[in-house]
Amino acid sequence: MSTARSLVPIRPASGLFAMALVACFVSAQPSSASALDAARQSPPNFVFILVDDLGATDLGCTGSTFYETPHIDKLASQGMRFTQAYSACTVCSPTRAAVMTGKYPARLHITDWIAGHKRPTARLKVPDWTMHLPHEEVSLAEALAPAGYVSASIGKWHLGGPEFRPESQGFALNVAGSDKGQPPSYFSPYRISTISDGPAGEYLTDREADVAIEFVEASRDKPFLLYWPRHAVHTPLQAKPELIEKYRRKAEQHPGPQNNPTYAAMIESLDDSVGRLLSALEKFGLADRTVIFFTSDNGGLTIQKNGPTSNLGLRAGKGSTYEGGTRVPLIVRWPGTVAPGSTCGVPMMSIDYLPTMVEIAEVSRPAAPSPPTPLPRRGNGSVDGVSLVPLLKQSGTFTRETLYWHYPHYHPGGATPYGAIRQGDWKLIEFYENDRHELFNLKDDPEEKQNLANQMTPRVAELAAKLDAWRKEVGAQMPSSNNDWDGQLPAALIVPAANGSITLHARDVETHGTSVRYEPQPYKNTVGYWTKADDWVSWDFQVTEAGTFSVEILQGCGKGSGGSEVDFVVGNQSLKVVVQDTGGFQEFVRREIGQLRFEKPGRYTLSVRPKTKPGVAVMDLRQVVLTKK
Ligand SMILES: [Ca+2]
Repeated sequence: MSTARSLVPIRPASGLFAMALVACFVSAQPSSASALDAARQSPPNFVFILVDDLGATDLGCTGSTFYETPHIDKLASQGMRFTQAYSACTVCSPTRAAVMTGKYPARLHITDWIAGHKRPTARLKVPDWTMHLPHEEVSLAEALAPAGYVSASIGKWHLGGPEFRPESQGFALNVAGSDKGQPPSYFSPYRISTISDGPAGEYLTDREADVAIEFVEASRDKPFLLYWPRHAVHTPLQAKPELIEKYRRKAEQHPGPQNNPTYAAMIESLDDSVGRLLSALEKFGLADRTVIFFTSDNGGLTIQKNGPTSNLGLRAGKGSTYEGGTRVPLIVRWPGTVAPGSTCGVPMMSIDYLPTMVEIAEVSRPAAPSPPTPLPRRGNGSVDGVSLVPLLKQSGTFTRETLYWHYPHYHPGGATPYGAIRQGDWKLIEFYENDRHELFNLKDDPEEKQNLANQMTPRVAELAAKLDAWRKEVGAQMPSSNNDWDGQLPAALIVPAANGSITLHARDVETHGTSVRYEPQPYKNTVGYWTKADDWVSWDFQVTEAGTFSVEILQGCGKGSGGSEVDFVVGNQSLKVVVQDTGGFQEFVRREIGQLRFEKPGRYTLSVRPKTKPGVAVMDLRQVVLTKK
């Protein structure tokens, strides 16, 4: 990062923005010649493609030899590819908030995916963070509105409940945006209240392209912002059968580490949908006055065995503290300005889009005496991002010394509460649980294998001080010590209820192995990620009265993964269970699996041990209930 003086002015604070979005896009009118002329005089259109969970190396143009992305690769060949693009967070909602506002998630107090993980017995208690984008924040749509833009959000929103949808942030059109972090189904019926179901078998990624093309066509006479946050390629992994079959065959010749056929099929459909939009822009004569951004909201998901993906040379993935969690692809096509096929190695972050687009909208305007579009100053503090225009134009100077992350939460992807700073080639991670530091030189060690913190204490001190000062400046919320921390206590012994029944909850499980874990509430509340047949779990419990108990389980299992043989063992008694396919890991059914006899009161251990695992995972197990007969 250059340390020279910036040529990009940051404008002073200004008054409130007027919200002036009254356009309607549902009925396209034929364009008149004068309207087209007016459109040619106006600032360029923006298409912002935000893919969900797409890893930095999930594209052909970023190094994948398994996934096929010809349209996106072509887009890269026509624009600039950023080789060190970062998401503002290792998970979804905070990055989306940063894209919308140009502010750090820490400043907005939107620091985890909504509604986040709960880990009530962890070492630290997470702060009381904000689970929506406040109305007073100026969104991308509101920032561009004074320059005459009409805006649509088509796809996943995930920034709060019904009163915080895109319509509340200056978007005239919202299709499919809600508080949902993933689609219940990629095939119609979608079960998303903000998008109507299509014909049976319609695929959501295709439908999002249909709607986007309709919007573009209807808006061709005026500058528009198409915010296109895709549901793909987030779980559930669901794709067109013929594409899965194509990649299943390809995977046989492709030992990995990227070789999940369903994920590859989802990426191909994503690529097709991008290709369709690009063709539509050509057809409508809009391609040369539309600036396209293509990126992702966090790193690729690597948490499960056999995928969905691998971030190749980057360490870990979504939900981790490491580069795999926050490095994302970024392509910018700006015809006539960005050199085709160029790359840029300057680190950038999600916070930079808003100032970039605001500057592009302004500089591309005819030299009229209208007031410049000011950067938003409303809401909580000022914009943190820096305009990328000097990098895109390859002229002028881009100045920024440091980038920051703050994640005071826990995630199954590996993160414990942490902060991080990148300055030049250096990245320092601070782990809030124990104030431990890790220091990496990303130029020499892009895979973050060698922690240099103990060898370079002055550098650690310098970066830690900057990180601390930044947290104070943005008002970052910190986690606090947790009185309910169970870290140094023996596993709690589960005792019978007043009626003698014993409920073994997922949250109390003891796990044995490398993948299986407790996945917390509110959405999961289950023993999950049971992707290895060698992993097993157990509960210790108390029996206060001898007798025979019926055993009931609450299990779920994804389509096609049923049939695992699992033993529920207490002492020398064993109940054999064949896991039932329930159509989804979170689709739980109650099943009575047999009886256990306890000859005397005392402490017992129930172990749950798989013997086979024909599908991607053994099962999700929410509860085991022992009821005295
Ligand atoms: Ca995501």
